[in-house]
Order: sequence, then structure tokens, then C-alpha cells
Amino acid sequence: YDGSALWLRYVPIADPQLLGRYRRQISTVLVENADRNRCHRHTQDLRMAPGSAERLMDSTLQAAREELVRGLSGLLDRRIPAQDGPGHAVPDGAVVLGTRESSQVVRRLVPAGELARVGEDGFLIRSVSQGRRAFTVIAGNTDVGALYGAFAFLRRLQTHRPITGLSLAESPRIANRHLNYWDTERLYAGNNASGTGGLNGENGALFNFAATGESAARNLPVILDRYLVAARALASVGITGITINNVNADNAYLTPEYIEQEAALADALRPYGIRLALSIRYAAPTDQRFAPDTLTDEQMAPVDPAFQEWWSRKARQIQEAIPDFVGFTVKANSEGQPGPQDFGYDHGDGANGMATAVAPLGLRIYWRTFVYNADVDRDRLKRAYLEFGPIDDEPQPDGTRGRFLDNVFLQTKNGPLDYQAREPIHPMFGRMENTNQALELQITQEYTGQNRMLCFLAPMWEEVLKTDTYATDGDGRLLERRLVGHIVDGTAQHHADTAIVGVANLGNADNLTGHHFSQANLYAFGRQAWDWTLDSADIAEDWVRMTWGNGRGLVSALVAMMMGSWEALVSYQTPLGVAHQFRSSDHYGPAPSEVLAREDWSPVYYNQADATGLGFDRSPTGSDLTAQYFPTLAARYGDIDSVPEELLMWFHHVPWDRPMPSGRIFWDELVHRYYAGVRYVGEMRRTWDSLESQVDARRFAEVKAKLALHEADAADWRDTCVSYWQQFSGREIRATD
Ligand code: BDP
Repeated sequence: YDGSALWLRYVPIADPQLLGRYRRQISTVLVENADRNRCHRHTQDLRMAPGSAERLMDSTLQAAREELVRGLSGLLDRRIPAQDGPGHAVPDGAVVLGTRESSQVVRRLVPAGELARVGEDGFLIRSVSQGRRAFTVIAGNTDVGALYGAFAFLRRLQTHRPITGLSLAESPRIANRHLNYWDTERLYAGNNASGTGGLNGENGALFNFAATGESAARNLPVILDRYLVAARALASVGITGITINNVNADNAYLTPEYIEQEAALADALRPYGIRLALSIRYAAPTDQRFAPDTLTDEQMAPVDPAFQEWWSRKARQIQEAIPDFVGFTVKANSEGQPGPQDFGYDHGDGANGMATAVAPLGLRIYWRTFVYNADVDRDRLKRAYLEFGPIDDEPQPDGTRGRFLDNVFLQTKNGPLDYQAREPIHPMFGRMENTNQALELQITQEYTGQNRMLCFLAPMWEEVLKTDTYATDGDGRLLERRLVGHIVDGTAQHHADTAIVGVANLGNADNLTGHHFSQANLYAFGRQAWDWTLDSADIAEDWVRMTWGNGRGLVSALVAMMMGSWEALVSYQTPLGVAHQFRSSDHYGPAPSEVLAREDWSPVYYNQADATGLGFDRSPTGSDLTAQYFPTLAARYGDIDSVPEELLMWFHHVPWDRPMPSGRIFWDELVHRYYAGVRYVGEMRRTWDSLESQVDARRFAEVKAKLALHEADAADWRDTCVSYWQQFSGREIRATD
């Protein structure tokens, strides 16, 4: 098995008793009216790859029906048929799915009020008994909600949970659960199955826009099986949209030839509830390839009607081809990308200019806040809040505060630097109470081992989402709900529109993510986007059961191994809060001594190693980044005695001899962390070896090969960093157990 089905494998239930029970409980799938509401747009042009066993879905209810049939037939190892209507009575063992609108059964059995409570994307799953007949009803307010219910029901069987006596209600906490897909960058999942090389540069994008031959001539992508596997997998965890191109955007995506291809892709993903968005380059209107429809620099003022009309025309053109188009993701005045500041305006003007243009079309602008500059007051990390904070605070003519329009999301990375394996939360969370904010997490493992290292990121995201911002209201009183998750889900500061964004890791590798265990990160992102309060160990367990099997020893061993993998990576790469020690060429290996053209790209700038100690002073005696946090956090981070040990060097330059909680001095503790991290990888390798009899041969061998590289690369991190630090500390390396 090559991993290409992700977690939707549906292999037969191995436990004979459980299989017998499930077989008695399930006989048929009943989805009324699935075949109406077909969407004909473009579908006649879409072709499956030759030999494909998949069939293209036209409607969401068809997709749900097909998934239930496929999933239940696979799991129960017998054909489970589908039927359209109940006839007189719902058959014993039926799995009924629909909305009150599509299904008589749902209408009869699920009161409107109860269903309404789960909202647009939510669902109910109920076990119903009528006389001697028992069956299951899966109901949503929308077809997509019902589809999510189908996946939730299947998950119960995949993870061996009971499917009788059910009365479940679920709905997502965050409305827009969106992926960004950097098709030309940072994909570590391309071109080969095991990806033993595959560091940056060997990328193979999932969606094949640069298609050659017949499809290019027809300007349509061939819809490959793996697009639909990805779509089903994303739907199974409730992803609602995807920005399909890199944030360093290519204007080609706005040309008619590309829009037609995008429309074909949108049609293929639509049944699964996944809507398309595009990254744009802010200065696109000046690109001569759109001539004669181009703007001069003078017309690029975001308040200029010409600017707004250009974006409105472009958006309409896209919307005609993609009726449910989401909107635009914008990286502006960041890392060389053009932005409103090039034309004398700020981020608020730029975002609002575009937002005004597309608001009548119901579109959104996801405006990224990843802006930095080393010149800003000795610390690039302060820049985002300095630029965006005042706009959020600005009094408006109508008496309210905050200039950003309602259809703008400010899309902010979890931490103030750049996706490091551990960062403190971004100080903007909680600080931007008058602006819609989207949390951006990086699923693709740019700084967390790429496609070589096994690193389960859910515990990191859980740490972020459950961090207390200590946000206060206007009178300085602590908010009741003030974890990052509450800020993002809108309950902290009463935001109606909410979003979370993951930079995705899908590629054209056989297993879609390069490392088999990287699939877990995609899975976990979706689950946490749906419900950030979940426990990452529970998410890991579900994924392991669905992906590797339900054997008791196997599940506990893999979950334990995954749960410690992130902390281990932090330990052997950047322990105790030192950050950004990566080789600039590929962001993979260690390069603590590197000095680059820009100070704020250089590892030496981040480590500040010298004879007195190590770490970046961001306390009030240093750059005072801490002042951007709410007072409780500012005080905690600002004081070397109260800062959490994990963030020590984020905020302080730490003397080599400082006593640590372990009883060791800082230098010894630092060395200890590096060694402990590498030891953990050795343990992962031995755990994996012990599971050989329980894992299929191909995946076993591929993961085994990766773990060997992982261990060697982890040791390289340890040795390179420790020996470099030693040049400054001048102390002995005492490896401890
Ligand atoms: C950095 C990546 C770069 C991205 C940038 C961003 O190295 O490829 O373009 O983030 O988020 O971490 O814009």
C-alpha cells in the first residue's frame, strides 16, 4: 500500500466480532434526491485519468452517497447498496442522509429547530428505532453539512466506535477553514513516493496547471484521481476553501486562460464543499499582459475609482466562471512584493480599496500581516503590530473604531517571526479587536523537518490555540474568553466572521504529502480548525487508527511516538527559545554561524551568541517586543525569572552559567536538550522497527528509510549547534541521559 488513499482507506474491519456487529447494524445507504441539482458547468469537459475507478461527482449529496457506499462496503467487506427513496418504511440497518429539504425521512424525524442549532456546516447523527427496525439518520442544514456527517459516521467505524444509541450534534467553531496552497514553493511532497531527496526545489504541485498536450490545448486541467482523493480527505475534516497559488503570486492566474482552468478545478472540488480563492499580486493592474486593461502608477492609489474598478472587473470575470469564488489572498509590501506603500498608502487603504471593489460580489480579502524590517527599532518582530495596530484603533466618522472593512481578514501567522518550531503567540492576537483576524498556521514542514523528519504538529497548534492572551477590554478588565482560540473563533471579542488558514503540504507524491506521517498534519489541521478545543493526542489516535490500523499495541505506540516528535525536534534544532538557525539555502539544515546580506535573515542576528551568553533580548532592556503583549504576558515574558523556559531565549540573552529549574546551569541544560532530542529520534526508530509485523511492507520500508535520515540529520543539528555555541561558552560538553 502506497499511502495514496490518505486516511480514507476503508480496509475491512479485522476484528471478526466487531465486523459481525457492524454488519448486522448496517444494510443499505439511503439518500433521497441526490441526483437532482446537478451542476452541468464544465463537467462535460472533465475527464478522469485513464483507468480511473473514481467517478466525478456532480452534487454534494451524490458525493456523500458515494462515500458512504465506498466506505461502508470497504469496512464491512461486502457491497452495501444505495437506494433513493424510503418506499413505505425505512429499512432496518439503513444509513439515511440528507437535509430537511432533500429528504422526507429527515423531515419526518428531525425537528427543524434542533437541526437549525447546528448551523450551516453542522450535522446531527441519530440512531432511530421504529418497531423492529433500527437505522441511522445523518442530517445537515446544508448538503455539505450532511456530507460532513457522513465522514463523521464513517470515522466511527474506522476507529471502531459504537454506531448504535447515537445522538450526536456537531458544528464547527470557526466559519472559514481555509488552506493556502503555495504551488511553486515549500512543497516537500513531489515527484517521488518516498522523497528521500525532495528538499526544496524538487517540488511537484498537486494541481497540474502547467499541463501539456491535450488538456493544455483545451485550457483545462485533467482532473486526476488524486485531486479527488485530496478533495474527499479535505472534506472529511471540514475544509471549506483553498487558495490555490503561491502568495508570491504570478499574474498568470488572473488571465482568461488560467481562469478557465481554475473554473474546471472549482467544479471538481465543489461537491466536496471546497471553494477556490486566488493569491494576487497587488500591482497586477499595471501588468502589460492585461493590456489594454492596465493602470498607470498614478491610478494605483487604492482610493482611485480606476483601481477599484479594475479589481471589480477582474473579480466579476472570475466569479462568472467560478460562482462560489471566495476572494483574494494578498501578500503586500512583504519580502519584495508590491503593495500600497509603493504608491504612498498604508495597508488599511490597500486592503480597503480591494475590499470595496469586491464587497458587492460577496468576496473577501485575506490580507496577510507578514511584514518585517530589521530597521524597525532593532527588532523585525515588532513591525506587524506597529503597522496594523494603529489602523485597528483608528476612530471612524461613524463613531466606531477600526478602519479595516468587514470583508477583510487580516491573516496573521501564529508567531511574530516566521513559522518557527516554537514561537510565542503573535502579539496581534487580542490586540486587533475591531478587525477580523485569521490565524495562519504552516502545515507544510518548511522549518519542521520538511519531508524527512517525522514531526506531528498538532501539539504545537494546540499550544498556540490554548495560549492565554490575557486580553483585556477597553476598561482594562480581563476578558472571560481570551485564549488564542477564542480570539480566532470570534467569541472573545464578538466577531461574526471567523477564519483559520493552513499553508498546505499536498504534492504529487504517491502519498500526497511526501512523508507518510505528514498526512497527520493535514488531518490534524482540519480537525483543529473545526474544533480547536480538541486534544491533539485524540486527533493522533483517530488518524493512526484510520491510517495504520486499530491494533492495540500499534495505536498506543504510534500515538506516543507522534506526540513527542515535535518537542524532540524543538530540542535538537532550536531548544529553549533560540530561533531561526536554519541554513538559508533550504531552511532545512543548521547554520548558526551564517551571516547574510540582511541582518534580520541571519542566524547570528537571532542567536546573538557571545561570551556572556545566548539569546535575543526582547525584554524592556532590549528591543521591548514584550510591550506589545497584554500586561500580564508582557510582565511574564519580560522577566527572565518568570518567562517560560521554552521561550527563554526568545526574550532574553541568557548567561551561560544561569541556574535552571533542572539544577543544571544554562549551558549544560542547552547541551542536554540537544542530546535528548536526538535520543528521542533514536527511540522513534526503534519503536518503528518493533512494529514491522503490523505495518504493510512498502510503507514500513519508506518510513524506516526516512527515520534513518531523520536521526542522522538531527545529530547534525545537535553537533553543529553545540560546537558552535561552545566557541562562545568555552565550557565543556557534558552529555547527560
Ligand atoms: C517564509 C517562506 C516563504 C514565504 C513566506 C511568507 O520561506 O517562502 O513566501 O514565509 O509567508 O517562511 O510569505
